[in-house]
Amino acid sequence: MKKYTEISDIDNVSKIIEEVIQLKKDPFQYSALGKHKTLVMLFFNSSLRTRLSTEKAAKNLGMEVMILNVNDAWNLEFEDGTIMNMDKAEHIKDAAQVISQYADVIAVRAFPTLKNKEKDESEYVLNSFTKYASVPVINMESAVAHPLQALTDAITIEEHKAKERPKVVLSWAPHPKALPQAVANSFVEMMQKLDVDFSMTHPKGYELNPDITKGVPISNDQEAALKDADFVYVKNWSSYKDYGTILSQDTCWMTTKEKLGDAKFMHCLPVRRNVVVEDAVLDSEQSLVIQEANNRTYAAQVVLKRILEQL
Ligand code: SN0
Repeated sequence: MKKYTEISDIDNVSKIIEEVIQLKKDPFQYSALGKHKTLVMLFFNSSLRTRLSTEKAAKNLGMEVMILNVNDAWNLEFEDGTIMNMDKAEHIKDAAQVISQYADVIAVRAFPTLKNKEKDESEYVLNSFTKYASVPVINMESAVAHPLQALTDAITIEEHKAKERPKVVLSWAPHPKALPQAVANSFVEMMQKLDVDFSMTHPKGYELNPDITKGVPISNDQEAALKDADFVYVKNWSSYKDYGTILSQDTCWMTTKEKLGDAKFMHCLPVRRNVVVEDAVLDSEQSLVIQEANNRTYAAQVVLKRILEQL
């Protein structure tokens, strides 16, 4: 693997899931692979799981890890040819080349502005790193995608499915803040690559990018959509059409134990308890959120392993 910025960097999803399951049996079996190799993780935004699980994954492979919260560094300029006489102290062109000398792999987290759709969709932060860095780049959630989370979710479904072709439903949830579409986008893309009966449900106006959801059954009736589901994946996102806005806070979209039925509950975390989903679900055996978070380590580890093998 030369990079992992999008799901299409995985050539065969079932093969990589198999590799993860093998890796999980003994996470230290490749602990010599990353010797004298350094992962630099750059955070433009908050992180708990991504930061800790990716560091753990790198260390399981014997790598060194350096972390920079970019907001503590110089304010970066991303536009080409600008006269830098304002607040931006360093150009991404220089920063990415410099970091590449310290790193064998660079991982980046950069959320969208949720204000400028065109700019967000250009993935200017992530793409500037792939353009100017001379080492492989990993996406730790960008403006439009969260491929490490989607790989984690595929692994979790594979581990917990009780039938060959489970029914998986992505269900929108209310939230007090406008959140990115990235997690939902990547989940949809990943589900289209798995042998699952996949559909989604959200209120009107919350349609994701139609290029991503092409062919996916979509219902505005949550109760009907969740019927007989095996896995319910819950996530809030802000409107794509009315870009970055909150159109509804309708509490009736919160996941309750009653709505969940016998399905397993999934969420990428962090989750707003009793807004997105009620305590009774999160604190029950049906919730997979903790196991899902554990799989973040192995998703990151298989990606790092494949990248290290190609260095
Ligand atoms: C991020 C998101 O993309 O939805 C990260 C998820 C892995 N979530 C949030 O920013 C939640 C923030 C909040 O205030 O609840």
